[in-house]
Amino acid sequence: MNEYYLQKAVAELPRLIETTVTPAVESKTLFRGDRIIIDLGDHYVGYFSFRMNWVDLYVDAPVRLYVKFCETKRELEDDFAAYQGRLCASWLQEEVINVDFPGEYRMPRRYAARYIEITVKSTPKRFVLSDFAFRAVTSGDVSAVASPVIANDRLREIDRVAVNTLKNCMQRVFEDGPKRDRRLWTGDLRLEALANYYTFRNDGLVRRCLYLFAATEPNDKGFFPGFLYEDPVFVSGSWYLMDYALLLVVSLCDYYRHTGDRETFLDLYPAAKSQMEAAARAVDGEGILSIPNGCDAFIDWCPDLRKGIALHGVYLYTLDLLAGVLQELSHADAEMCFTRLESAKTAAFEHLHNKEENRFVSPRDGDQYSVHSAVWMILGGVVDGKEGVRILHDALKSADSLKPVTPYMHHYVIEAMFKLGLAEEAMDYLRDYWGAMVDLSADTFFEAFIPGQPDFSPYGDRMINSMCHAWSCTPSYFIRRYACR
Ligand code: RAM
Repeated sequence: MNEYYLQKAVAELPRLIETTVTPAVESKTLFRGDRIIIDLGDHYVGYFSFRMNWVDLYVDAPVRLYVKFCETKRELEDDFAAYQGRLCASWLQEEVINVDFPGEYRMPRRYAARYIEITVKSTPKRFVLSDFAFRAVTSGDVSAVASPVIANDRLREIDRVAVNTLKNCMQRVFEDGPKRDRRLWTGDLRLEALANYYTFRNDGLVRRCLYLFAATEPNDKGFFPGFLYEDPVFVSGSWYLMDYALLLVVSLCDYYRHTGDRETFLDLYPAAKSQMEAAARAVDGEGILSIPNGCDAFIDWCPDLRKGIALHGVYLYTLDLLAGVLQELSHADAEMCFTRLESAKTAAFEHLHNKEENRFVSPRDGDQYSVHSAVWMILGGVVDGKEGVRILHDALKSADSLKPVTPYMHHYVIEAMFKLGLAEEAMDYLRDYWGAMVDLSADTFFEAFIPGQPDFSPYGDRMINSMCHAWSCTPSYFIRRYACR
């Protein structure tokens, strides 16, 4: 662990802003088997409390309650006992609590919820629950968010939900999802930081997260882990995602571009450089970034996706951004970055592009055809102009290509459209995809979403999906950057 970087991160610990939400629920007289549902009116992250009191006779045994926290209305009907997913069931937000005495009861754990269901499991006597309160926490200061004129109603609504999503994921770090995982992931950080520059402007939080990653332990190939924990103790993650390691470098470049903070950039540059060196070592004889043992790539949760081409695209994209920033800073490494970029681009065209089909498919990825490969080759600058547009449209329209399943990957589809000058198409795409979540009454945007497949989950059971997920917040970035006055 790098103590210097860790101390820099510690110094940027944000203040959490607290707001107490008091739902409009009357006090309720309850007995065994009764069930009540509290609607907070919006999705929040925080701590729940209430008061318990007796009605006619003192309650002379503990009141046992089952309390379930739901991010969406649909979750209220889910039976958590039937959960069959591959992630640990303990992420499902449910508790059995025993209220021993009358008075205020504060639940100690943090939850992400709009709805709270309380079922009375056992009680000796009737009792009253009242004074329901939810102490919401976030490090996103809503008063700092500008309210630009967004002429289109649909986009305005999408922007509102996206800001809410980001707000609820902004805690001590940019969390990925406040219901599940609750940790800092590089890929999520990159997108949250982008949206943050156009909304909350909590640049100190971005700095803190960059320093936290720079403090992690690289694996034997030199890559930082894709995630970390920092509370109550700093723990370096154990999954080495090469695209995420590169996106750390991208995030640092974005940070410099949006803040002009040269000092922080240079302070963190050695960490970024170590990731570029690790990547350069993983480039094989054909000039393509390969995935060494002990490493992995994420790209998307699309089942069976082969990731080689897309990963190489992430490498090109990173080299391109970094070379630009280094050149602007007259840094000696700019030259080397440009050289690597050019040879990696030539190699991509040579080995990842199928000349007959004029597509990015390669035996290296089992000749698999995907939107992911096309998008990342475009973002990596391997094709552009009319050719890029054709390749993207073919991949999106083809019945044979694998399609994105997460808002994370859809973000990069839209980025590719903007890169190709397809601004209008990009905004339509955004409106259709994120708008479909708004049509499902989303208060916050979901971790994974395939329109028309409401039960899709990357984890084998929808109940574990996070319904307020950081990487889904980027409509605010696109809308505020490109569609506002
Ligand atoms: C999941 C989380 C997180 C993501 C990783 C790769 O566990 O959803 O957001 O970054 O996967």
